[in-house]
Amino acid sequence: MKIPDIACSEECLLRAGNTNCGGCGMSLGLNFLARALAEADETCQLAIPACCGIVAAGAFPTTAYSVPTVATTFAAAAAVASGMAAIRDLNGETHQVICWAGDGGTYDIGLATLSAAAERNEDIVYVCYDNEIYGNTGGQRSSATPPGARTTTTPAGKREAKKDIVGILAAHGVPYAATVSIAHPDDAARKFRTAFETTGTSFLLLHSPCPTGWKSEPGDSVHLVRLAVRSGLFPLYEVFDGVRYRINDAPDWTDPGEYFARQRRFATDAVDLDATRASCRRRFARLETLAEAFPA
Ligand SMILES: Cc1ncc(C[n+]2csc(CCOP(=O)(O)OP(=O)(O)O)c2C)c(N)n1
Ligand code: SF4
Ligand SMILES: [Mg+2]
Repeated sequence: MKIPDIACSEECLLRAGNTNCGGCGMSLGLNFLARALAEADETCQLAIPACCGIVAAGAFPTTAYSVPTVATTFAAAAAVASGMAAIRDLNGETHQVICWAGDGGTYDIGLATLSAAAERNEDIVYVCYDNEIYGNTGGQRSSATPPGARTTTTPAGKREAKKDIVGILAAHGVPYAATVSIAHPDDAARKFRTAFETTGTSFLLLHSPCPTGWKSEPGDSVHLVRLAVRSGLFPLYEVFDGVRYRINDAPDWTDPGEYFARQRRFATDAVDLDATRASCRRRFARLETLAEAFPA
């Protein structure tokens, strides 16, 4: 059966009445995506694994999504999106196929099929909304959870570092990989547009505050991710073809202390601030070196 394209507009991708929590960064990310689609005069179909993103749809036969949306298993999300892209191309259609997945589905459970799709350079846009936790199962750690964060499976605070998922995708040589912040709407819009215009696999990592899991105030969400960019915790950059780098917004080295203090998932003594500042500086220096040596 040929699935009809449904025009997107800023208002309609994720409709009002969905079940997402107040202050959810993923909801705002979907609004940014809808706006970018409307501005680029594009339509889309979504593939979403078993994360908050698919719970947001609600119970069949109703749905909060206004575009054709396939609910996938975790392991299959990127493979299903690859199939949807193949059918699109066979039918001579032009809509974007967008895989919208959480960090658990991306960094951990669905990594094998994401790697396979990236290696085949499937013509899909893969967006990982990274709330740094397995949100909809009550808040277990993922490999995106930052050090010091308390989750139900790391009650004393996680010890391991966050996985470098953009580095992993860049190592596949995908044409486009970038980090995205909901505190930087113009930068986000441009990156969505670049992903739409790219032929092959685009990977966007969206820092996605989760007041429920981060134990933060819903009204703080945008402020928190802005602090993450300014302090160097979440640098904004792009990688083209896995080798050319562009930094979009250099940190002003705002102290990261406020970022941690405003989230009750971090115990006051669980985060080594000096070590955090040093690792942010180190990582950014590496990015600067790459951007100078291999500019986009
Ligand atoms: C193969 C498999 N393992 C585990 C689960 C249970 N499960 C459902 S949602 C979820 C967490 C998802 O985390 P993430 O992808 O980060 O999305 P979020 O809930 O944070 O939006 C887990 C582990 C599952 N449905 N399938
Ligand atoms: S648990 Fe977190 S990611 Fe899930 S809907 Fe609520 S705020 Fe959003
Ligand atoms: Mg998550």
